[in-house]
Amino acid sequence: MIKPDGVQRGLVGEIISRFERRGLKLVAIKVESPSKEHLEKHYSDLASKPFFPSLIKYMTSGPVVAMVWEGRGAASLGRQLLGQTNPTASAPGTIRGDFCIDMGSNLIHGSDSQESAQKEIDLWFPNGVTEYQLDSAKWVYE
Ligand code: RTP
Repeated sequence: MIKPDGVQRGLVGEIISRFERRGLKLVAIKVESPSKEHLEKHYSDLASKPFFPSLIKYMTSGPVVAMVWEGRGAASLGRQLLGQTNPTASAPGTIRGDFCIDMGSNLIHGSDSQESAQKEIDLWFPNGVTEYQLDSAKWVYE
């Protein structure tokens, strides 16, 4: 998910491009201004953290772009593309390492496992994703 700062800074195309170029397949995408309740559900595992209220405020400060990317090892690959939670610890070449500085404005969220990805897909795309054949796959995978 591209967070509100990513949308406002005009980085949607740049971020999508990095996922596409890596060989992942886009199977769902939407621009949305999610409610506080929706985001509290999305980040429910962080509800007890001291930064939770500021996280929810940040995440409701503007529209986000929710996406589902498919591919072999997509969750861990996606996290590699993102970099570390703290952008100052993120390597150059990662999205956070190239484009941001603060943890509270770190541009993008990525599911941290296949299981959490499935939960998040159910929350953000209750009608499911689009299944299709990506012809370039035969050039991406052995
Ligand atoms: P995300 O869920 O957004 O992909 O980030 P993440 O897994 O890398 O990090 P997580 O621990 O799940 O935290 C979610 C988001 O909360 C903000 N955060 N602030 N001030 C703090 O100590 C702090 N820690 C986390 C970040 O925006 C982080 O991405």
